[in-house]
Amino acid sequence: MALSNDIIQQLADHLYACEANARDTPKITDDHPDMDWDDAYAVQDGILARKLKNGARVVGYKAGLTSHAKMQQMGVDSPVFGFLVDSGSVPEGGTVKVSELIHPKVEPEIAFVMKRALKGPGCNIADVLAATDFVMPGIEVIDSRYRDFKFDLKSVVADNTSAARYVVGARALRPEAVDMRTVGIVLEKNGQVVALGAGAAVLGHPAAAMAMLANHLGKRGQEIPAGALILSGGITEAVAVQAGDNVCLRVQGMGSLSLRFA
Ligand code: OOG
Ligand code: MG
Repeated sequence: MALSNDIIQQLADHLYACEANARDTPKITDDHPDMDWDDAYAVQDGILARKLKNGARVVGYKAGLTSHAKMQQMGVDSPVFGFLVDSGSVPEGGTVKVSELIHPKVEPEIAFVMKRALKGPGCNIADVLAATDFVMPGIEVIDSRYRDFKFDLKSVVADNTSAARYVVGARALRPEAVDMRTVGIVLEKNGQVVALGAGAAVLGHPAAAMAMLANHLGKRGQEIPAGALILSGGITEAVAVQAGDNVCLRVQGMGSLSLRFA
């Protein structure tokens, strides 16, 4: 750790307040250029502690920056991991209030629900599939607290990887019932196709992102618990949305899922 606990708590307070008040901030490494990975995850943990104190419940995790399209869009070169809380969940066909957010974008993802705990190190795709209960389409609404979505990897980790809202649903399938590499996805905004791709865009196989997450948590003495919901990462680049937009994700063989912005 390069930063003192005081600074870490201050940064957690700051990012927590930015999220609560839908206010942006310059990236935190501008003032703390020596922040290391442990510091960044400690700030993220600090945000989680504040949410739990205010009554939130953890429902799972997310992987981010797992596709080349996303890495290229954000100018970074490796995945990051964050947590999901119940308060971010939006029902299928539900409405997201943009006034509660800074500059939301949507991402098409494959969501996993675990039937058994998964603990790294050493997890691979086969381990992930064996521990998965089912998979289903998911739309993540990200909302970086950083001005103009400009950040480096450590700043985005501290900011819980831009997590804001998510919706999952449509058709849930057993993991062996779908080839997650070739499964096609189409993202529409207001009836127009805005992004399309296949599952393999995520590290060759979305379950590879899950294995990386389990191995990452394992290093910190944690695991993906049974019953957890995980978003495996955007398959395409993220698409900006505004009030009035209607977003629909169609996933081959898994139905469609929609979300409105007001
Ligand atoms: C970081 C979060 C990226 C994904 O699925 O790639 C993410 C960001 O781009 O703000 O959630
Ligand atoms: Mg995402």
